[in-house]
Amino acid sequence: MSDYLVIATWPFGMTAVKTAAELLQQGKPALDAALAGAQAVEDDPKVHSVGFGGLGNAIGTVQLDACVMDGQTLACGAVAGLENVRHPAALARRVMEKTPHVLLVGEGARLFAVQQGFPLETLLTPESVAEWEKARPRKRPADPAPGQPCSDQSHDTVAVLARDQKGLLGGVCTTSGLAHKLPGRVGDSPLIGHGLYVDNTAGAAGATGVGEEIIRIGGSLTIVEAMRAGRTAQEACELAVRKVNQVAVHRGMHPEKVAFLAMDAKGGIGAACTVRTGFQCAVARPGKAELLKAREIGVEEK
Ligand code: SD4
Repeated sequence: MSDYLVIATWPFGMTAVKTAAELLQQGKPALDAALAGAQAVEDDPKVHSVGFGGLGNAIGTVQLDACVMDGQTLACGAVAGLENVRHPAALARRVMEKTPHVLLVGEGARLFAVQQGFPLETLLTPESVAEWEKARPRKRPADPAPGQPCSDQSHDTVAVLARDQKGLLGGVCTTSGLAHKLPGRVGDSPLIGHGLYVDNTAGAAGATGVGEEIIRIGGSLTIVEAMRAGRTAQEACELAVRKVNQVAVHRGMHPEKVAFLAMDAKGGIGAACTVRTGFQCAVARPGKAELLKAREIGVEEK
């Protein structure tokens, strides 16, 4: 038997790790615990970037992205651009368990939700509409040039990585994505290998921040493969942030806000981010839950 461990993005990840830790303590599997933790954040209307109460896209519609992955079987499932379903991560798990596919999008994902008995509801709250309205660009911004990042910085995703008492790993990533994104835009969060990757034989990683930059470097898979090659979880996260920085510099831009967290197969953890991201992650182990500040890596660090 090993000690359980669970980590999640951002200070609101504390809700996720505490919920997950209770289940891990009872001997529940990593994926069940990570999903319950992520769902507790999806249900929290005060978190305007995940699930219920998430911020709308450019036309005020909430479109959610999520994925799940089981580190033992590499089974995974995802949904993207999903409307009117409060629990996208649970639906992603149904995609994993009930279909031969990995990713369902938009109307197809919503139809699948209905078929699976998920209620359809509005995800807007008076508070999220007011915040969307306040942050809404007054003039229509120019569309980002192809290949340029979307400049909206209001983002927060919950990625939860768990290791259960059998030492097995599971992970979940769920978000409403960048606020004011173009309708139909999909970020890294529902993409296996980008927003999340979990493999018992090497480790688990998750991402948050500007999804376009995370996708460009294949963030989470890069980290897991670096751990497989012998890096610690911390070194692997830093390597991925350096890669984000290098790509930005190469493209003549300042790096966007991007952060990674990771857990190796033995329970070592790591977190790193680009400058000014101010990333913190929540960590829970038996008898202890705390917030950790991630190491910020500047462009000068090679
Ligand atoms: C996205 N990565 O849709 C998500 C947003 C996010 O912290 O993580 N915000 O690009």
